[in-house]
Amino acid sequence: AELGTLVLLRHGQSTWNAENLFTGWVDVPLSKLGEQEARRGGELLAEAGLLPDVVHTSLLRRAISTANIALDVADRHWIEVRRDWRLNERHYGALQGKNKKQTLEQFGEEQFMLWRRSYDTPPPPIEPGSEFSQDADVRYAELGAELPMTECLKDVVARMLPYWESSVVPDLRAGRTVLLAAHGNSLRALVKHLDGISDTEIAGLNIPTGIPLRYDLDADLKPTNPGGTYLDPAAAEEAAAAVASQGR
Ligand code: DG2
Repeated sequence: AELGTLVLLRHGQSTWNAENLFTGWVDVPLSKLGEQEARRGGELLAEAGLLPDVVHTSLLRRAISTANIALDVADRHWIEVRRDWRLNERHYGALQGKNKKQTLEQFGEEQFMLWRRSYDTPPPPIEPGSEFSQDADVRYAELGAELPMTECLKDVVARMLPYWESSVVPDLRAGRTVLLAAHGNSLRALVKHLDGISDTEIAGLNIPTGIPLRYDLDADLKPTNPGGTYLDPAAAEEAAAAVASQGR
């Protein structure tokens, strides 16, 4: 049977993206621009006739609000919704709440990019009980000792894939159009898996905010359009370059 279509959507610009702060699991809202991007994302879905039957989101409001706004614009506000912490952004450890430009200046280009883009070097762990830690957050109570204190991309792949396999793949096998609203690094983790990108090559891949990315998958869940197809390719290219040069 034909697999359903997968549509990936990184949330629109958040207030902390706008302020150039490391965000991770800190639950910041969309900026005004981010809300606009989410509306544009919904228009692109409607124009392409890509109407989701089900939406999966992280537990963070920038992804949840983006999905709500985009689906509202596309007249699909009523579809089934599922949310899971496994789609959350990469936990940015002790960098959460820190300015990216200042961090670059303080630690230098190499360390900065190692923390942002290396596959297996996590930032220093966050101090439990500190301002931007999640240890008292009820939504993660079920995680217990599994609550991350920091994560590298490899850790995100490991905790994201079980959700992909158990919850998203069955929707695709049922022929449903799936919208997955998540984050820069949780989506990089999924794209790495789908496209079979190597641990080193993934460092160069950046995902822009608010532009739907369509994947057509074969029965083995391999993309028939490797790299996916952005619904606004020109805007995506420009925005991905801006993400890559953040902090400079
Ligand atoms: C950004 C990604 O996550 O930052 O946590 O700061 O997608 O939720 O805005 P998002 C963050 P970089 O890894 O691109 O620095």
